[in-house]
Amino acid sequence: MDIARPGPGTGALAPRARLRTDAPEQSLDGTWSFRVSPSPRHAPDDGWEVAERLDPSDGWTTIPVPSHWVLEGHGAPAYSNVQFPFPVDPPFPPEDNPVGDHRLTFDVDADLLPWVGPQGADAIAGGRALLRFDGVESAAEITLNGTWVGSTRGSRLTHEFDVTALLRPHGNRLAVRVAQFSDASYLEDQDMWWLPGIFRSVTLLAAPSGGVPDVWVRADLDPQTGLGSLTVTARTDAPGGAVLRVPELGVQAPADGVIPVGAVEPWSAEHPRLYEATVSTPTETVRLRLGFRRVEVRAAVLLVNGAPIRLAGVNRHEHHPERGRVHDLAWARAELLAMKQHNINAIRTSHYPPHPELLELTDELGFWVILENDLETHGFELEGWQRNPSDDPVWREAYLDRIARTVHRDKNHASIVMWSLGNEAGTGCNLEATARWVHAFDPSRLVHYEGDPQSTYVDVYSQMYAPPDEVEAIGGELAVPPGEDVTAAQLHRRTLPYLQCEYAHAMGHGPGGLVEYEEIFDRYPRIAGAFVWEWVEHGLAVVDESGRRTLTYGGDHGERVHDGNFVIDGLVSPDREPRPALLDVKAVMAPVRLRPTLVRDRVAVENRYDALDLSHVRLSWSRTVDGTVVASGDLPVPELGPRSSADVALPDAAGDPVPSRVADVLTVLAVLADDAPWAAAGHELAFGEDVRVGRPVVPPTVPVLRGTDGWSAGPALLDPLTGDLLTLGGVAAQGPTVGLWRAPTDNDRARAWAEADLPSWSERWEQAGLDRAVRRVLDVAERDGALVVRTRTAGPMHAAAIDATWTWRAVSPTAVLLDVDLEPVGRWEVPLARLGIDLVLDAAPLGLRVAGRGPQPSAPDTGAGARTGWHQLDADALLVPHVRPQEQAARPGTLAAVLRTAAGTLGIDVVGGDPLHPRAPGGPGLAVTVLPLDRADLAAARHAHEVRADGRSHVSLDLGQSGVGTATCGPGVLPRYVLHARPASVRLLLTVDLDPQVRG
Ligand code: IPT
Repeated sequence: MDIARPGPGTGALAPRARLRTDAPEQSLDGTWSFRVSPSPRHAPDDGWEVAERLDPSDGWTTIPVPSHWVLEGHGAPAYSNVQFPFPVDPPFPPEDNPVGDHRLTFDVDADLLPWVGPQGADAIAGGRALLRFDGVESAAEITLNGTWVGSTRGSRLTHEFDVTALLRPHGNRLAVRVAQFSDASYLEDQDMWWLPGIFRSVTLLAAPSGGVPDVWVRADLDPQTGLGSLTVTARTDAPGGAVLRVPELGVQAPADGVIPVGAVEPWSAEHPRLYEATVSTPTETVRLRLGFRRVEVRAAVLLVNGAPIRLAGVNRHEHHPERGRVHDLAWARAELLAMKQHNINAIRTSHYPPHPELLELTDELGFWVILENDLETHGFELEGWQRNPSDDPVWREAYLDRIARTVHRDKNHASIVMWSLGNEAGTGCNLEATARWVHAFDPSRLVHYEGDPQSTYVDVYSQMYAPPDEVEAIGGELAVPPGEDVTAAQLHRRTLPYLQCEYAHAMGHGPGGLVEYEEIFDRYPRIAGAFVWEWVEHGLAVVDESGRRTLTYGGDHGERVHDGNFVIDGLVSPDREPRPALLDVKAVMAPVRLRPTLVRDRVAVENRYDALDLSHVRLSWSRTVDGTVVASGDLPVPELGPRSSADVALPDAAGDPVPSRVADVLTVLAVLADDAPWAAAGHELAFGEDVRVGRPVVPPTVPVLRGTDGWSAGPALLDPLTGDLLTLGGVAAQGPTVGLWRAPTDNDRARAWAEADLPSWSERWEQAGLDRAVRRVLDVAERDGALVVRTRTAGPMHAAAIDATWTWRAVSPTAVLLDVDLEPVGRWEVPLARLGIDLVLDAAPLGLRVAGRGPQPSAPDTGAGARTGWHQLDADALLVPHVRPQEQAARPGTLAAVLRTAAGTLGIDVVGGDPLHPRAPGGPGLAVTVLPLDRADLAAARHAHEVRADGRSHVSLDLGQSGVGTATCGPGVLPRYVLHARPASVRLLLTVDLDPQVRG
């Protein structure tokens, strides 16, 4: 195979727009013959392209097209991020380079026959039959009926070939030899699985003579006048040219040049108004949907239709746990609906053009799209960018071919507001050349590329994972450090709007710090927004010998070079289950912000839309006292234009003080008033709340009793020697102990960018011995009818400790009051993961009801989407089932909880102490965690299925917790969320209804 030359594919037609046409098309998807060889050297030249029979004894089997052969039982997928899994020896692919031979025998559909071969009627008149490949990874060589057709480069790019002269009515033999790696692999080093195969559709199509092979309609809108115009370029050889029709606008005009269309409704992501259009000749009609909008930059602000826009975006990869990058329209639509429902309004198609149908959906549902070229050469960074194709003229044609294929295919889509030259490809002359090409070809959109070091050849200043303080400085146009001279490049850069094409790395438990970014984005109009990395976790499902389906990541497929679970970093699981972070995104990016205040009887309503007023929104309020809704009602919706706010008065019932024991919560909701294409009427857009912590009742106590088994404090039986719990309500129990550690999150295990000289948090915690902290009993004594236990807890090797005083007072046979006072002693140099109370009950957890923040777990620097309420959690909701297990289970702000176990219930009420102070770390209340296994076992598990419940309830009641940050990529835990050892206290009322006979 010819797969070691730094050029584009060969033989393909010039790229053109993807159009819906009435010319016949025939899908060649389906079951093809297939065999795989270990390398091009081993791939037989045995006449397979046209052979009558493909013999299973020669390795032939069948495969679905589209598919990736490594996901169909041939070889294995492999994951690597930056590093190439083969020597960096461009343009040569590695010797071990599986080759997949794909062959299909097909007859031409009746309606395509006029285009077949020299005898085809339309073929004689100049009509052509085309063969289209929408995606082949990484390089294909194609023959039809034994004759060479061409080759492809650009795995996610469309290639079309003229096969008129080769096609025959019956028994066509289409042969496609695909190399897993090729010269093109050096340009396709995206952070994702290497998945070879024909993974998008293969289609045979007619290009009628006198038809419309290509058309580009730019629908512009003058924001001053509201008048639209169409700039049309159609390619046709029809003698009379082509006609453009936009029936709704009464337009019927030659499809050429500028056509004024009068007043139009603008298109925006918020109101994706599309106009149906056709471009026809006597032999072909193509359909388009037009969205009128103007994208421009003024005074460093990104404007669409004259108004600033905010991109609340995600990076979207194409990934399916079973099928890899094979497109599924229903999945794609469901995915976009989920994004809209979570207030996401923008997509960066990282890092390649998606399936073409995706852009029809983004036009229709309303998303701002940064459409990215299929280009990344990141692995050269590890070689100091030496021989980077981006700066080597021999790759120039490959670069220009890629960008042209990218732009042409999707140029008609209103949703695309920027073309991105690629991702992480260094910089150099070839990128500059692609930028020049786009600027010349399509001045109606902006050019994006994050890797342009000075933003000289792009139209937006884009960064990845910049920390909030840097974003703030850029927003304020202070990009030049004080005292330095300003260069021309810096001056130019200051004229550009700013965005983060990646931020908030959503790997595992996290990202922490979303709110802090959003506050900065809100402050500076120059900041056009940001894109969370990333939408979906790319776990691949496998079914093991026992028939169990598990999700895998790098290293699970025998890879010798891989990047582990770095590919599991999304807002939704591989099966599209929302991670808690998605709910935070929904809240942080909400288009309406609601800030109710109980004391002032009003709610501040902010319209954060860029183009809409609030006429499509309904507002309501409710008041929940100790878990019971006591009053509710609707609120008038203020007449607010985009980006403005007003106070709305609440009715008296919403604010009148009501005595409560746990909490009094005022919740205000904004919901859709009517059905939208992406959600039904009543869909919640935003919530706001105000919480008044109640006045808990502390019951009278009676003296503890010394029995033969130990001290009894109500239902608690305590060891007279150690003060440890022996049983609680008759059920065996362990603890309480002071807990300082958590099962490390991915972010805990990573070094933050700005803290590269420091070990990761999990290393620091281990060095301080927090994971192995032990306790010494200082004292066990009865005092004034209470049992007072004093302990000292510290990691091995270290002197710094936490002294705890545990004071047990009996209330009744089923209730005990426990005061816990924690006091750091010695010099604590390492901040803590947690400062909490751990106890274990020998009964499996079945569920938890918490009065606190939820229902999903959160950390001090996450949880914008969690709300205060009375949440009922099933056993499987207690811990987020991460692909790579880690701790994400705490419900902070908990004032009361009832743990349901196999042996009955344990009630936990916070009735006093520091956590009730609203300014305590994490707000009032405790962060409650119930795990079905020990933390150490959770930390040791590498896959979700290795998390094995041990039949006990491991309860942690934390008075403080560390934030999680986003150290896996970007800034770590912000200083305000670092938990330093500090004194803390809490008074708990434990109420049991337990039956020791039942353990579960
Ligand atoms: C950045 C990449 O662009 C993206 O593809 C992904 O790998 C992400 O990181 C991490 O998950 S590049 C990184 C060096 C900032």
